[in-house]
Amino acid sequence: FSAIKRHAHILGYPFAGGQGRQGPELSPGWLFEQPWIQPRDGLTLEMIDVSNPSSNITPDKSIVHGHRFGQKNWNNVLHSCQKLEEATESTLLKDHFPIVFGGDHSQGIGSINGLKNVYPDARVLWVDAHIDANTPLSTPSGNVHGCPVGYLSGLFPYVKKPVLSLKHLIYFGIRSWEPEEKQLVDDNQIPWFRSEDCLVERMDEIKASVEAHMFPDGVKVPYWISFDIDGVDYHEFQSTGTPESLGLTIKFMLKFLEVFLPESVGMDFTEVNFLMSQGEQTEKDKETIKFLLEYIIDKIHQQDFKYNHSNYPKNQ
Ligand code: NNH
Ligand code: MN
Ligand code: MN
Ligand code: MN
Repeated sequence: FSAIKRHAHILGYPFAGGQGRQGPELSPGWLFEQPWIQPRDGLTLEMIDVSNPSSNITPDKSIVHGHRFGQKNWNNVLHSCQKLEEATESTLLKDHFPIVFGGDHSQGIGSINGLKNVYPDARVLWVDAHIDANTPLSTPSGNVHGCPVGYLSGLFPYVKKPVLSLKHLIYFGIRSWEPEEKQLVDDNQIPWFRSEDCLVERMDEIKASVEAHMFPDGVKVPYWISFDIDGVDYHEFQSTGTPESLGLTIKFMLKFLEVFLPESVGMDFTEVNFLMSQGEQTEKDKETIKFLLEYIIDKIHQQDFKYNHSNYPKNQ
């Protein structure tokens, strides 16, 4: 007898080329060695190969016609995201629940393309300190981890087919952005929940307003949760490349996951970087990751299966 209702499949994505620091690429390897994550009934692990022998040298950001233009490591990001897209798609086609454990947030380009191949109308809940909707023109850093929403929603000049409508996106915890990104959120009336409004006691209200926006005709489709750990407050979690204060609490995240995981088909878990903290803080942050992932896997195992992929048209 087993109470497992749904299989969780962790896709390790050891890629850090979407940002400038060392560290995010080590997190999946660390995770896969932990005794508490070993494969068992209802849980499997797969490491994505992100090596790219053909082209390691790609242009840095440059000035074109007086504009900053370009993003770092672009070929490598796309090459690795292509593999992640395929792995995410095949996980979803088995009706397993992918947890894409990065790696930096440029992985959203791969995972959400894979999602959209199977569930073209899926909605995205973006939990982050940042809007991540930069483009080659607006990125101040050239780091692609600040651009996945821009790419997915077709804002890059050369993207022919956007896969994510800005009507199907909601933000949680954002508090740091470039002016172009905030303009985009305002112009498109993308709902966003500030950290100070993300209180456990307000979860019913939050859920109702998410549903009113995402499903105006009342027909529910699945979510994808794209969780950047920097959405969490710096005082609660420091092992990430761009920590920000005034963020979400772990307590709220648990409630959020409890409410939205049963309506979701998969998630990203990104930007964990243990080189950003020291000593006891690192140990504390490792415990936090264990606690969050065990909670997530438990919720997936309890999840009633709702969204059979065969009910969906292929998006091609
Ligand atoms: N907005 C900045 C940029 O584009 C920072 C993005 N950093 C993130 N995003 N960690 O989650 O470079
Ligand atoms: Mn962020
Ligand atoms: Mn992010
Ligand atoms: Mn980030």
